[in-house]
Amino acid sequence: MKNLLNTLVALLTLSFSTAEAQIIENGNFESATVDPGNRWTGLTNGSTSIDAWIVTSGNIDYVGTWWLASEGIRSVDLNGNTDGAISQSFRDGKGLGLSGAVRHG
Ligand SMILES: [Ca+2]
Ligand SMILES: [Ca+2]
Repeated sequence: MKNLLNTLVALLTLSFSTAEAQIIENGNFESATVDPGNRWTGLTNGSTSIDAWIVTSGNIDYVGTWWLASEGIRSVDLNGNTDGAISQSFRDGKGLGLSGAVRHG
């Protein structure tokens, strides 16, 4: 299960860090006000500890070097101990306001 989730996170990070690099902030989840260290930190609904992101349902694990991140040393497990989701608002190339969410389950 961890491998599957890590693959999903890798794909998400890849998509965020290529075409949408100028639109999505902190798409590789490296910047935060908490340090997950060599394990992980649980973040609950409403948390804005990961810069530019908000946890919008359930909970997530903000993972440090516990597993191999696809980029940098930090990643997210979208199932803390229940299904979770994170989102951020951004503007597309035409200045339109959009909101994107990444959800598990
Ligand atoms: Ca990362
Ligand atoms: Ca978990």
